[in-house]
Amino acid sequence: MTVTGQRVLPGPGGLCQKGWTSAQLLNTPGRLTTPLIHGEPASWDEALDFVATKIKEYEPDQVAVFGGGGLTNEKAYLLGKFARVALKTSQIDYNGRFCMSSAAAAGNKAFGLDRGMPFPLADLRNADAVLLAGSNPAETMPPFMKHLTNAQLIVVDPRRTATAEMAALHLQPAPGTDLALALGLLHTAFINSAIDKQYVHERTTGFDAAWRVAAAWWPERVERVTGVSVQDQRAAVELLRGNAFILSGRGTEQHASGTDTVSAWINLALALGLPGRKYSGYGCLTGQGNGQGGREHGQKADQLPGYRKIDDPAAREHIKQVWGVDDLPGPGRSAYELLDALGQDIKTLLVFGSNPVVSAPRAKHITKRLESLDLLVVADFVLSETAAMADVVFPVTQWAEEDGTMTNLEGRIQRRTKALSAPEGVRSDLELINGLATRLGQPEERFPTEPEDVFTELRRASQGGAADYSGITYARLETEELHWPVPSEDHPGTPRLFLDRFAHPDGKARFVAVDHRGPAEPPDDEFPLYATTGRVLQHYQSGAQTRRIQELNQAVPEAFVEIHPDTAHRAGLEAGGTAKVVSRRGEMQAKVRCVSSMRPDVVFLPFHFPGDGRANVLTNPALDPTSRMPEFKVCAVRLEPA
Ligand SMILES: Nc1nc2c(c(=O)[nH]1)N[C@H]1C(S)=C(S)[C@@H](COP(=O)(O)OP(=O)(O)OC[C@H]3O[C@@H](n4cnc5c(=O)[nH]c(N)nc54)[C@H](O)[C@@H]3O)O[C@H]1N2
Ligand SMILES: Nc1nc2c(c(=O)[nH]1)N[C@H]1C(S)=C(S)[C@@H](COP(=O)(O)OP(=O)(O)OC[C@H]3O[C@@H](n4cnc5c(=O)[nH]c(N)nc54)[C@H](O)[C@@H]3O)O[C@H]1N2
Ligand SMILES: [Mo]
Repeated sequence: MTVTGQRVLPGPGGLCQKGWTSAQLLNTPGRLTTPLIHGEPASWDEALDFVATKIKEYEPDQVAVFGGGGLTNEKAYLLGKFARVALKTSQIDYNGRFCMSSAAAAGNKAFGLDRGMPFPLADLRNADAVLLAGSNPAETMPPFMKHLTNAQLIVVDPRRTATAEMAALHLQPAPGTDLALALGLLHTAFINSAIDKQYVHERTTGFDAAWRVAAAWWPERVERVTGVSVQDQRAAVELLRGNAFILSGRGTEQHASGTDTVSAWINLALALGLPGRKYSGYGCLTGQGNGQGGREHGQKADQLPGYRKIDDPAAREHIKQVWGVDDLPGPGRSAYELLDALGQDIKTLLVFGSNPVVSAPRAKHITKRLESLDLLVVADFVLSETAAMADVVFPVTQWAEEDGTMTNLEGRIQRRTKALSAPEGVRSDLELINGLATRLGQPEERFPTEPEDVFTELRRASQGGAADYSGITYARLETEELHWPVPSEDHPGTPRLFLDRFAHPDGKARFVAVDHRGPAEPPDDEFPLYATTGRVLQHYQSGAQTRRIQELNQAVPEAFVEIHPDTAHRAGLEAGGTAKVVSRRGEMQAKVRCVSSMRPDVVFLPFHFPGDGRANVLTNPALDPTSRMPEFKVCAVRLEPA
């Protein structure tokens, strides 16, 4: 249902607005059809020569690459190879670091393996209850809602969202307090004898240490910290008895304590005996078109294809052999740290599939960093805010114009089939990578331009890794539903992981002892409100695509701020007026929407808008120590009339 082109699933309410308007984007007036050098049209050869010549002036680690979770598996794979083999740089990361990295880190810790959902989506229909922690799928994944019609829904969100409206129980914690809430629910489950002791004994380790922390989170203390009543905590635990799923979204994950917060939710799921059982479990709701596949094939700073670790000697040997090289760079920096180093020790940046001017935290600062580069290169099909700053822009094909594969939230590999030919002047990302790599002295055949050839190599590279695609072929995907790992061509794939054992060597899942620490920037006298950010139905991400579609832009044309009417009144603001929203890092303007279901201490801002309406000017780049995820979901602000 996403504009970047996942195959559209029809839901009970049909497609979301973005789905049925996405075809319009294919011939949007802003479609790029010629390379640009300093804003002037140039030929492909001129632009490729210009970039390659410039890159040769620098040391490998002065050149960086920023990828995207919307790229196909083939693109993500070839981009990672391009960085490590052609550029020989360690400096590559991607926007998925801003997306699912905390859930991935916590999943790896608990289960020894991260696949967003280790079970088929259809299993949700057989559950008695589903708890959604910080996810608003009614707006962000409408087709998914059809899987939630049978279960009792528990929604954990500081806002009363469209999803919360449908819930049997809505818990409305203050932003950044989910960890305390999850500890509290574990506490209540223990007191009310909802713990599955046999499962905990047989299938897990570490319960005692996790419980020692949760023991201090008695219900009244949790109510004081989170605002969720003792009664609602009990009601949530009662609903979770039986077949139940706990699913996390960006609301609970995009915090400086996001990994620990997801660990706390997984601890609760383990204590209730859910993961690795049919019709129960923990999962993370994926974001971008290829949010799952994008994190498996090596565009992440610490990763090699097949979901291998770049600092694992055996993984390095395997990949060196597949790539036919003697050496590989080590781990690089995470997304925010990489962007923050631009113009410092990084002089050149190549961007594929992201618009960080709008979507990166502390965006004014990051924009200055982008300005300070010697060379910024952007591949896109529209002139995004980041492309508009670039020295060189390459016009590339988009979803309906190319072949490839994407991996969905349940780890199922799907074919993307070319339906249209691209406008003249446009080339694919794979051709662009090949054009640069060969100019940097690489042999032609090392950087194939046919997606199926790239996939064939990806299969070998992933063989024996956690995300093993070696048994998958394009031909099989025509007729079969394949969930990784698929270790051989006669293997049927793995829709349900963990039924017999988890992926740690002892086969057991691990409780991780974590404690609440609260947001990195709590409100104070000067900045008394929590600001949180997120999405609306009509816009996609940085809005580079959806703001160009008239219908969507008319529905939600500009930035707005959701405020409780009393809070608006105290700040001297009226519904429909314009607020200035100020944080320690900058200020932006937003149309006031008074919403009586808002907590009086919270304001909400969508991050889809550029210019004066750019919410990321406000956000705090405090990073999670494990996942390096920035704290998009909470910073301290004050409101003033504009
Ligand atoms: N329409 C639309 N759909 C999209 C996208 C889009 O941009 N637009 N983007 C796609 C992508 S890449 C992603 S990652 C997904 C994201 O999908 P979601 O995770 O559903 O999206 P968000 O709106 O970022 O956050 C979800 C909710 O978290 C709540 N929240 C804020 N702070 C907290 C907190 O501290 N705790 C809790 N529990 N909740 C909190 C917000 O109020 C919000 O309703 O959507 C995908 N689908
Ligand atoms: N405040 C705040 N900030 C956030 C978030 C939040 O919740 N709050 N969420 C974060 C999350 S979860 C995400 S995923 C990011 C997303 O934010 P971005 O990383 O900026 O993602 P998009 O807006 O999807 O930008 C993708 C760009 O790449 C182009 N593109 C799409 N597909 C391709 C392709 O195949 N090849 C090439 N070359 N280009 C392509 C598009 O036209 C677009 O310009 O934002 C993050 N920022
Ligand atoms: Mo995302």
